[in-house]
Amino acid sequence: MSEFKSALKQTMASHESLLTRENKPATTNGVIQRWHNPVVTASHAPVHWRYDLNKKSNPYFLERQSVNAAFNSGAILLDGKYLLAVRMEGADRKSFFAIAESSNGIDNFRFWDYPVTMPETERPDTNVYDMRLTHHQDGFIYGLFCTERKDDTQPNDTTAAEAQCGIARTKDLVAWERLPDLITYSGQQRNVVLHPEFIDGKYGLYTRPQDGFISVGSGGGIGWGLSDSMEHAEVKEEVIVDGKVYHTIKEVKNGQGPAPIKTEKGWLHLAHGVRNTAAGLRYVLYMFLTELDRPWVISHRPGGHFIAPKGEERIGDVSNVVFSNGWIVNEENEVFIYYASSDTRTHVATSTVDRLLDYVMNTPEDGLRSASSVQQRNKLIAANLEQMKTLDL
Ligand code: M1P
Repeated sequence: MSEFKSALKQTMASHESLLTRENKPATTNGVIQRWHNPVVTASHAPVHWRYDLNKKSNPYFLERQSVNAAFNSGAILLDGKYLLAVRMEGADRKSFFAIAESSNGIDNFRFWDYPVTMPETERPDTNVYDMRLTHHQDGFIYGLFCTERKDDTQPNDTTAAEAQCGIARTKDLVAWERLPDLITYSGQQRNVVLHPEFIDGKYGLYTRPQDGFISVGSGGGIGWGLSDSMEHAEVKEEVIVDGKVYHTIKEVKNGQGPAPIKTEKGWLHLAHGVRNTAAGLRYVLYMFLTELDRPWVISHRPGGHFIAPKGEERIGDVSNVVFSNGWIVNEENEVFIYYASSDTRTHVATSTVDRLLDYVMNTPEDGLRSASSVQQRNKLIAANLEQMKTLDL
């Protein structure tokens, strides 16, 4: 067998065995079940996206266009399939979206043949990433994502960038209609998410006003605003739903994760919070619940992180980061939380709507002082010491 053919066969076989690998439950804390394997990695990218499979033009079987990472995935359940809109990043640092499909949500994710061809506006995007998928009451599936472009007001700074919210809609995740970017009156926007239901006939948007590209500056916090339409989306006024708070997991910045899940008790939200450390920024996930009729008003805010990077999740291109912009609730009220670690790979954690509500409604709020934390813990310990006398273990 020629060298080309044997390399091709080997690459195809190891790719197939990665794609068909069974996932197994890992640790659980009662709230979430972690799973052993990441559900999507750079190595899940199809072989035909990376190699030229023609022996004549690629006699050495070189990987011509490698993929660096597969992370920060939007998610949706469509026609019984668990679909991820994965942020793929090539070796050239450009991100693009690609749909990976699984029938059970925890393993066997396989990319569709082509990545998403996202139409552009008259102001081309330099980079697009972190799509939030919302199946809106109006019938469309919207993909809201960050569009990044060079900041032309600082022509001599090659790192100066501007982040805004790009908007596209689809019915099938194949054909996308690009709409004009969201207009807000904050300097920059990232982590913008469309609420799934109309609010008084208007579209509700979770925003994240920020002053600079990386730093949120004086702005920040998860914002909320209304737009009359999505064809020309404009939020004239933003209110802060959940702000940054000193000495918490969201001291530096935070951002809404996926679109919230509607429950009998209110809207369940997943978000990320960022704090600074001597080793750089640390991103964790946290949750909160908002009122059913006023999804911008928080009714319950469990203190601390919900998911923090663990083990190998701690390491990657941007270490010590977990980030989520996609989750799925199925007909059995099981919840599949897709979170990425360290800007490198995508994992799943599973739970149920009931467990998440229990977590959100019965976890004490951050008391903002060590003394309150001790008080909260003492209360639990005292009750448990009594309880343990009655337990027949
Ligand atoms: O590198 C960590 C994350 O940083 C940004 O998130 P935020 O705007 O909240 O700081 C995004 O670039 C995100 O994609 C990335 O995972």
